[in-house]
This record gives sequence, structure tokens and C-alpha cells, in this order.
Amino acid sequence: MENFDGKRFFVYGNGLSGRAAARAIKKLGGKAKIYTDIDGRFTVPQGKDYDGAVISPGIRPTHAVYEYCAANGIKTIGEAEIGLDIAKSAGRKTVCVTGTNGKTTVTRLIADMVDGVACGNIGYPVSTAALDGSKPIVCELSSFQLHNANVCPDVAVITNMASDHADWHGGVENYFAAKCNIATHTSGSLVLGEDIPIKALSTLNTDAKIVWCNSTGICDGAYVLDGYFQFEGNRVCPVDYLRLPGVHNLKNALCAIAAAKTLGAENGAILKAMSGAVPSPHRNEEVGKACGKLWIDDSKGTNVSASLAAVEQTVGSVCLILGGRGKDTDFDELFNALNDRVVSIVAMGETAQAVRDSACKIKPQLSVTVVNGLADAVRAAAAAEGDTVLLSPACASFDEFKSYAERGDRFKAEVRALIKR
Ligand code: UMA
Repeated sequence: MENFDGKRFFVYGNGLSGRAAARAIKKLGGKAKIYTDIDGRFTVPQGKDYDGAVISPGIRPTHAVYEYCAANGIKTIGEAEIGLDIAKSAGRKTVCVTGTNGKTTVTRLIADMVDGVACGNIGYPVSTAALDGSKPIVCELSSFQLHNANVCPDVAVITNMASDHADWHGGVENYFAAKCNIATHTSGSLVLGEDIPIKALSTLNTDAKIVWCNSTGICDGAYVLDGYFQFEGNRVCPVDYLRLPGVHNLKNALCAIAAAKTLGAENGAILKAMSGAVPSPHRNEEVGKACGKLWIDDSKGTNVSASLAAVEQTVGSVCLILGGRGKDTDFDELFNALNDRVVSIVAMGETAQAVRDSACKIKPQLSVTVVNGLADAVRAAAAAEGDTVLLSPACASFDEFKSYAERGDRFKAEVRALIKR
């Protein structure tokens, strides 16, 4: 574990993870001063004799703070890394979960199965969870948290991989490499979900034991057979016990079972977690019926693969609301794979024109309406073709909102206003 005693660190970023890192360093006997951009500009830390720096996950690899650390020989460390070190040195089990989609669902399922604490990218910093409790740590880690972190959990999990955050990482290859970094330093186990293209694993370099998942046949790990979730030749529980809908959730459950069984969880605890699971908010959440249509909030669908999965969950004809802040998003990939039940598109936000151009090129039969923001999108969707209106934008929300949650809440409020009319 990093020795912070008497050491001087600076922390860059005054958000959740920055404040948590500063607190942890101080608790471990070190000194930490927090800096953040002022008026969008890098604030040069005072003094030069730093032993290290903690850079918040939201700060891009191209930010001047990284250049500053490299030029001054200051090593960087992630907040999650500090938290995992604290937990491990207290003898607690650690699980790290990453992937393009399903991270939060899998993290919460594993935490329930092993009676652990869910933390990390879900909004509860790992170092806070490590300092404040004694249960096993089950943390969700984003590619932002993994791109410069040396984590070595007992069990690492990659749920699936598809294109996302290419703009942030400077290319999708770097995004995949960040995800693979979850297992670089672990000699424990690595659970691999079934939807991971080989090319995404090209930088995987690990001594971990691979635990496989398969929803359609036997494998060396977790799989579905004869209506049961099974692990390494033994029945765990009937598939029917899983309360979360859809094939993607079946695959999420397999990843969770593989991790929990690797840590020695009892079948009873797994069964309880599966039957008590509730869908995350803004993830295929039914809002209600208005204007003769069913409205579904999937604001959490912020990349192409998540939005395609959300469409597969729907029934009947669909009006799909797309667009927002792009992440070098490939809309051609989306339209090439889009289910023909989608009959109309409402394109909103910064990427509205790109959505329209791609739709017209690949699926010219679709009716496409371009609008400015979410309120206009709801009005346009009410008048568009489709039995179901699905908000699953395949884009980040930051062009109009602070988070996908705020976007989803606003969508629900607009729909509820329509219901009342
Ligand atoms: N800042 C700068 N310069 C920049 C960017 C940020 O100075 O260029 C400063 C801001 O002024 C602010 C601080 O950095 O003071 C914010 O830091 P942050 O953006 O890293 O946010 P935190 O509040 O520390 O929250 C982070 C994660 N945020 C991001 O990765 C963007 C949270 O994930 C996470 O829950 C939290 O740590 C605890 O681990 C959020 C997220 O959006 C939910 N994650 C992305 C996602 O899920 O898609 C990856």
C-alpha cells in the first residue's frame, strides 16, 4: 500500500472523488491540498516538492495537469486505487466492475450477493467506502477511473465492451485499453462477460484466472442450462428468479454470479439478490401512457450499444428520441443495426444534424424530426408515429443537462404533464 505518512500530495478536482481522496490521504498521515481549474484554466499547484498527485476521473488525459506532473516527475494515483489499497490492507475482499453497459446493475447485484458495499462510479467514492466500513468492497470503475490506475482486486469483472467515450480517450482503442487495465495488476480472477469483441481485448495483459460467462451453453464459469443459472457444473438457482427483464440483464446476472461464486457466496444469498433486484432508474423505466403511447425513460442509454439494447426491450412500433452531446458517436453503426420496429426518430441536441444525416443515408424510410432540446423532443414524439416513445439518446446529456439523471427526470416531468392534460 502507498505510504502517505508525512508525504505531500496535491489533488486536482474538487468534486466527490477529489474531496474523498484528500480526506483519505490526511487520515493516512499525509498532506493534501486541493486544486481545480479556475475560469476553465489550469491552476498551477504551489510549491514543487510533491510526492504525488491524485487527478479526478473527469479530467481528460490531455489536460495540462498531466503535462505538469510529467514535467515535474510527479507520479499520479487514482482515488479508487487509494480506496482499494485501504480495503485490502484491512483484509477486506475487493471486486472491481467495469464494462460499457451493465456496470451499475452488476455492481449492485454482486454487492447484494456477497453482503458487500457498492461504491465507485455510482457516486460513492471507493476511499470513503473503504474508510467508513468493514464489508467487502464492490466498486464500479469507469474507463476514466481506470486509464491511469493500478488496481489489483481479488475479482475483476468486464461486463461487455462496445464503442464509447472515444472522444475523451483519444480513440476507441484507448478506451478498450483503459477497461482492460482493470486486470493488469491482479493475480486473482477476471470475469469476462460474453459480449466482448476480441479486438477489445488486444491489450489485455493479466495473470488472473479467467472465469467465462455464457447465456447459451456450457462454459468454464457461469452459464445457463436447463432453466438454471449454473456455475462450474453446479446449479445455482432457477433463471426465473431474476427480477430484471431482458437478455442483457440475464448476461449481467451471469457476470454477477461468476464474481460472487468466485468469492464463495452461498446459493441462498445469490437467489435473494436476484429476486430482490430492481431496475436502475432511467434504465428502460416505464413512465406511463399519454397521447395513446407508452413512454419509456432510458436516459442512461448514452452509447450506441445501450440504445440498441433498449430498443430490443420494447414491443410494437417505436419512436426513438436520439441525440445530445456526442462522444465521437458512430450513428451509422446504430442505424445499420436498428430494429425495423423503429418507425420514427426525433433528433435533439448538439448531434441532431448528425443523427438526421445518418438516418437519411442508412434508413431513408424513417421519418426524422429535428428539434432543439428535450421539451421540444417530447412534443414532437407525441405527434410522431409509434406505439412506444423511447428516450434512449445514445449520447451524453451535457449539452443540456448536468447528468443523464437530470435529463431523465426532466423527460418524466414533461411526460407526466402530458398525462395530466
Ligand atoms: N475539473 C477541473 N477540470 C476539468 C474537469 C473537472 O478542474 O477539466 C474539476 C471540477 O471543477 C470539479 C471536479 O474536477 O471540481 C469534478 O471532478 P470529476 O468530474 O472527476 O467529478 P467527481 O465529482 O469527482 O465525480 C467522479 C466521477 N465523475 C466523472 O467521472 C466525470 C463520478 O462519476 C463518480 O461517481 C465519482 O467520481 C465518485 O467515484 C459520474 C460520471 O458521470 C457519475 N461518470 C461517467 C459515466 O458514468 O459515464 C464516467
